[in-house]
Amino acid sequence: MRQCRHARNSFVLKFTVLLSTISFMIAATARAANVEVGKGPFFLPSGPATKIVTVSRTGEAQASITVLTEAVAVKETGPRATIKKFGEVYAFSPAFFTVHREQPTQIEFWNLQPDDEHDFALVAPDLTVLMYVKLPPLSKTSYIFTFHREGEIDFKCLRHQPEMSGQILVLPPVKQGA
Ligand SMILES: [Cu+2]
Repeated sequence: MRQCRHARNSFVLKFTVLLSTISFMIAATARAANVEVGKGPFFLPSGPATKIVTVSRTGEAQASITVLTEAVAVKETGPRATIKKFGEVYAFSPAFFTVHREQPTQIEFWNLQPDDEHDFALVAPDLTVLMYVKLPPLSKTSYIFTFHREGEIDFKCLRHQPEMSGQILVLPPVKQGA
């Protein structure tokens, strides 16, 4: 019996350590840009961030991508055992896609959940948050992105970390006339 309680305590301890590690990681990410999770400030890239990516609300795009917010396990529909163990779980779908450098690309986010706020943070390799915007429940939110640097760039919903994360791979520019 004592051993059982010990095992449970040890699990609780590990879980607490895991939770505080996750909150620390989120806080560290957010601290880089002075962002409070879910509270903002909400902003598009400005200053040095525009050397990596420029973003506008409207404009002409040469490519487009739709990104859904997927409910993997939520309290309304379960599975209950999963939620008990992991809490509610969400994901971006797709969580990985490619764009071309210097090609204006519309990315439209569909928040499919009727009562869950999501957000979108583009995070540079040095953990600087380059932009941070809300993705309100049951709505489409769209921006035109033009990336200026090739390579990988991370994106996250800061409310649902670590699972609601993805990567964009910025490929070389499309050759004209190809
Ligand atoms: Cu989210």
